[in-house]
Parts: sequence; C-alpha cells; structure tokens
Amino acid sequence: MKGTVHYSTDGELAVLRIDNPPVNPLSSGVRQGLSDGLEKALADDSVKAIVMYGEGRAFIAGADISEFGGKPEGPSLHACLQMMEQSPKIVVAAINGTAFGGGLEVALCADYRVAAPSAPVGLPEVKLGLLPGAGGTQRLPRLIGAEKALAFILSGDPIPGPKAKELGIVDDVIEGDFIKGALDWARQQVAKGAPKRRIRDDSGKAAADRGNDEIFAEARRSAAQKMRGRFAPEMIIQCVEAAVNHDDFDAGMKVEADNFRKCLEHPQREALIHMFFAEREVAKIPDVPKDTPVKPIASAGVVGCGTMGGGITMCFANAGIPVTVLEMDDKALERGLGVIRKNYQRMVDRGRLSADALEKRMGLISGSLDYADFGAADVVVEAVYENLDVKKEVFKKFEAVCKPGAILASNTSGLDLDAMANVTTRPEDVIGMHFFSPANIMRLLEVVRGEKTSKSTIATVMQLGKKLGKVAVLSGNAPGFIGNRMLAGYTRQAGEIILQGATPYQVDKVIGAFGMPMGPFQMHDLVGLDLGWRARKLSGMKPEDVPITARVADKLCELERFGQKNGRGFYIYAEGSRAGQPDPEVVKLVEETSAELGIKRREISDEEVKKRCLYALINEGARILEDGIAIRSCDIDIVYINGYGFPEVTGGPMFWADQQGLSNIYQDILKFREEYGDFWQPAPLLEKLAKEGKTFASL
Ligand code: 3H9
Repeated sequence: MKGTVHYSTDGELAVLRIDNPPVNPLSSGVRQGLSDGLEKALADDSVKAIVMYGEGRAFIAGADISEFGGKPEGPSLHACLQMMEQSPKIVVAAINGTAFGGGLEVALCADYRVAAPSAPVGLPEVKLGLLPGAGGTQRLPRLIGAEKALAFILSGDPIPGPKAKELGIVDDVIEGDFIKGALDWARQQVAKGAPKRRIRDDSGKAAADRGNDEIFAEARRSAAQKMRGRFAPEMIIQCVEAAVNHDDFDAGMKVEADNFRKCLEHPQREALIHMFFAEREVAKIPDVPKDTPVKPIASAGVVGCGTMGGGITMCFANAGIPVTVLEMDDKALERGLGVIRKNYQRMVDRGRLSADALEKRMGLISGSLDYADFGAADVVVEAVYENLDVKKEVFKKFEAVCKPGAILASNTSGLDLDAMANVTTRPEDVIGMHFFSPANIMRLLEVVRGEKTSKSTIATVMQLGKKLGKVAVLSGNAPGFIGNRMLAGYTRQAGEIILQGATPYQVDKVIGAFGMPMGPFQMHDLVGLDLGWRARKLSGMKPEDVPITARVADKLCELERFGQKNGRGFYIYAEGSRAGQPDPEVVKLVEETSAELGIKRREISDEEVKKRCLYALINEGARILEDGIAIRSCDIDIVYINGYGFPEVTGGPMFWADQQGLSNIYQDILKFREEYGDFWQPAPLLEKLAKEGKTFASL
C-alpha cells in the first residue's frame, strides 16, 4: 500500500499527519491510515477533537490518479469520509499546502477548515476529464452557493487561502507557524465547545438557487465556449443542479456517483490523465540524471527582434530574467521593441497585466546593435532568418563574445544543429531551443540535443524551459526535429487529397471537427503561402519540379493571394477578420490543377480525409521513435498538443493511435499503399507493434 498517516495526540487533540511524498495523494495507504487514525481517535476518550494536515508542501493533492482504471485496494475514500462526517468529535482540516480535488473534498467533510495563506485550494478534476467525485459537487454548492461553486469547479483553477476564506470555503487563514497555529485554533474550538457542523445537513445556500435556471444556462454557455468538445463539464453541471434541486443529500450524491463513473469510463478521462503524467515524464531524460549540475541563468540575449525573437524576448522578461535583444539597425530595433510594448499593452487592456508589471517587464529588456553586449549573458538564443549559413555566422559571433560556459542556443525549426555547433570551439554548450509562434504564448519548447551537447547544458535548458512557463521536450538533431518532421507528411497528404477530389474546405472541416483549432489550409493561410513560393523561386526551382502538393499554393501566390496577410489565400478574409470564407474560384483552380496533372477526381469521404491526414502523422511518429529522435511516444504527444493544436482530449497522436488499435491503423495504411504508393510504406515499428498486438505506450 502506498502512503501512510501518522497518528499522535497533543493534549485533547488527535493529530493525523498524512504522509505520501511528494504531494500526499489519497493512495490506498493514506485511506487505510485515515480510517485507522479516525478509529483510534474516536476510541480514545481523552481526545476531544481531531486535526489533520499533510507532511511537506501539500495537504492532499487529491485522489491518487495512478490508481484510476485499476483495481482499488484498501478502504474506499467514501468510507473514510463517512467516518469523518459521522464522528461525534469535531474534525479540523488544517490545510497547510495544496488541497486539490479529493484533498479539498476531505476538508469539506471536516467540521472546520483553516488554511495557510499560501495554500492553493482547488477542484481541478475537470482538467483530467473528471468531476469532484467525493461529494465536492454536493457540499460546495451547499457551502458557497451554486453559482460560485460552478465557476470554481468548471474552471478547475486553484485559489490561495485568503481567497478561499473570502469565498467561505475555509473558516480562517493562519499566519506564521501554521501547524502550531492550527493546533491552537482547534484547541480554542474545543474550549468554546464548538459544535459539529456537517455541510450535508444545511442545504440552505444551494436551495436558495432553486428555480434560478439562468445560473445553469450561463454555465452551459460558458462551457460550450471555453471547453468545446469536453465531456466532463455537462456532467458537473448536472451534479450541481442535483445539489440545488434535492434537499436529500444522498440523492444528489447518487447523481454525482453516476456521473463520476461516466467520466471515469470516458476515453477523454484516460487521455487527459495520460497528458498529466506525460507532462511530467518528458522532463525525465534517461541519460541525464536528476542531479546533473545546472548552470544559473540570470541574464539572456536574443538575436533578432522580429516575430520570433520578440516573442522569445518576452518569455525571458515574463520570467523576470533581464534580456538584451539585438537587431541590425536602429529602425528594426525600434520597431521590434515597439511591437513588444504593444503586445504587453494589449494584455493590460484586457486586464491580464497591470500597468506596473508592463513597465517592469519592459525595464528588463534592453535593445542593442552590438554583439559585445552579450558578453555577460548566461544564455543567448538566435532567432534569425531560417538559413544555415546565416545562422552559422551568428554562432561565430557568439563564439567571439560570449563568456565561457554560456549556453548558445538556436531557435531553428529544423536545420542541422551540429553544423552550427561545429563552427564554435564549444559544441558542448550549443543546443536548440525551438519556440513556437507566438513564442510568448505557445507552451511548447522543443529542446534539440546536438551530437556534443553536454548533459549539463541539456539539464539547464530543460529547467530553463520550465522557468519560462514552457513544457520542454527533448528531440534529437534530425531534419524537422519531432514536430515539423511529422507535419510534413500531414500537409503533403492534405495537398494530395484536394488534387484527388476533396476541396480544401472539406479537409479543413474534417480536421476542425476532429478538434484541431484549424485545418491544414487555414494553417497555410495563417503562415503565409508566399514563404514556400518565394523560397522555391529563390532556389531557381523550375515549375515542373515543384512538388505537386504545392502547385495550388504557388498558383494562388501567382494571383497575389498570399493568405491572411493580404486578405486572400485559400480563403477570402473580410477586412480585419481571421475567419475566412470559402471561394469557388479556389475550387476551380484546384480542379484545373488536377486536370493538368492528369489526376481523375472522385468523391473522398470525410473518414478517408481524417485517416490519411492523421495516419501520416502517426506513421512518421513511429519512425521518429524508432530513430530515437523522440525518447518516448508521450514526448510526441506533448509536442503535438502544445505546439500544433492537436486536441488535448485525444491524448496526442500516438496515444490516440493506441486507442484506435495499431493493427487497425496498420491495415488501413497497407490499403493506402496499394492505392497511393510508397508514401504509405508502414514504419517498421508500427508494423511490429501491430503484429504483436502492442501499443506505442508499451515501449
Ligand atoms: C480526484 O481527486 C478525484 C476525486 O474528486 C474523487 C475521488 C473518488 N496522484 O506535479 P509535480 C505526482 S482527481 C498521483 O511534479 P508540483 C506527480 O505525478 C485528482 N500522483 O509537483 C509527480 O510524480 P513524479 C485531483 C500525483 O509541485 C509528483 O507527484 N488532483 C498526483 O509541480 C510531483 O508532482 C489533481 O488533479 C496525484 N493526484 O505540483 C492534482 N499529483 O515525481 C494533480 C501529483 O513521479 N497534481 N502526483 O513525476 C497537481 O496538480 C500537481 O502535481 C501539484 C504539485 C500541484 C499537486
């Protein structure tokens, strides 16, 4: 059994100390310990009150997520909660640190709650595709009213102790020595003869909302907007409705239990819990142990203050790290810094940043025209034009000015990192830091390991990623790294499918319905169709050598349709709008291109569109795993969800593939190969796993 609860007495108090490092989830041993401790306290006549708190930084982080889907051991949480609630002696929850999910629900079964000022309190179950299933949906509306309870449970966001007091979730906030203060507080309750106070017995606040249907209509509107496609929010709303509509507490608990089970059995729950563990797993690099020394990062430098460089500069400033950003001339620098200020100002206008914080962040940023200003920087990141020769020149300059041991990073999205490292005499300090646009917003950071990158450089940058608020995933150095390498096959399929009979609008609709924020053609319009077109022109590529899947985009560019930037691309955009309208002219152009290429058009089903786009990702993902470019399949999932908008509720492309059954995917790929040729050669790893009936996650 995992975890334990230490029992002791302190005068008239029984003290239960929950101990399940590092964050005290309610694993089987904790449930057993709580049950034993309560029994002991109830049997001891000298005990007048029971106080519980957690060892270390958490009170209780919630149910043990790793137990979901398995066979439960030990007493159920509900049995422990019933003991607490039915105890004739008062119970005080001393919330010393994180009280999440089942942890807060334990506290809601106590008669009294006190919290440390810094203790985060929350019901984050919705983020895992679940609902508070230990009475939270019934007790919280009774305690604070349905509207506030719904907002709290549906957001899943934590609040600190003082805010919890303001909302009425805790009775008091204790400053100073928390445990001592909490024990004194409990003793005072005993001295006052404080009564038992069971939330379940007082439905007043919930009942007051009876008949106020607008609360639930608003919750549904908000959930549809903010959590499109999610299963759990509606389940939560129904539970709170039950709390409001039933005076009988147990009737509401039954609705909660039924809906909790529905969530538990839903594939979204499995996918979201996979994401929870995957986010923690990606930080673990097998040959870079946890105790690898990291270098302190107190200052940074960024080369280039364009879209990428400006965003990266903001990331450092947001994390409180002073940063020098370099441009070629005054004009470019002024423009870049102006854009950064405007971005911050927009945050201020939307109430997401204070005017003070704006100035503080701008104060951390200094502009420069001289590489010598990077002399003291602990890390420098280049974000110049995506051209290997240009980047090599930047690394030569880094070599000349940066102090020994400084981390020299490239933001390249797919070029050869070793080629850059080898122009320096310190390739061990060179690493890829591939941010995703807009860099100050997107959570993904692809960290690229060169042949000679040192373990300390890797450990430092992985940790720096976290400090910058990113989820950092390590990739090997191979063209396109993890994300863009997979994307290539996906966009190629989309390009082929439209030549064979679908329209760009059908493809985008199918991908949108799958849950991606945009389809491949909307993405092309956003990025700009002219980038590839210009690069092909510059390289002197003949029109007949242009890949067939890029022909339509190039023709659009010849018609000066570059995408969103000039209001016309695959779609037509009204002034200032990002929502494009389909254009019959584009469909005609696609049809003409098919005819020129001698491709006979036919109807392509939505199902085929979906499979071809997604299987192209998965097949390449299997190769990336096999080549050791990604460490685990969950690393690929994290890349796709955080960098490319793959829907979180699927758990990422590789997890989704596991859920579909690799054998099914393999069979479809074989059919595609027969029909469409060698692009669809199944990856050997996919073939092997499919034949063995295994999953990517089993590797
Ligand atoms: C629930 O409660 C359902 C109930 O309503 C109904 C029940 C009937 N379980 O994040 P960290 C591990 S649903 C198991 O790196 P931090 C985590 O994997 C639950 N393990 O630390 C990691 O392991 P490792 C509702 C857990 O300080 C280690 O602890 N609760 C759990 O940055 C350290 O975690 C939640 O959703 C868990 N519940 O953040 C809370 N929590 O070292 C989820 C953590 O091997 N947890 N671990 O990689 C969190 O949000 C954060 O972990 C927390 C600490 C804020 C607590």
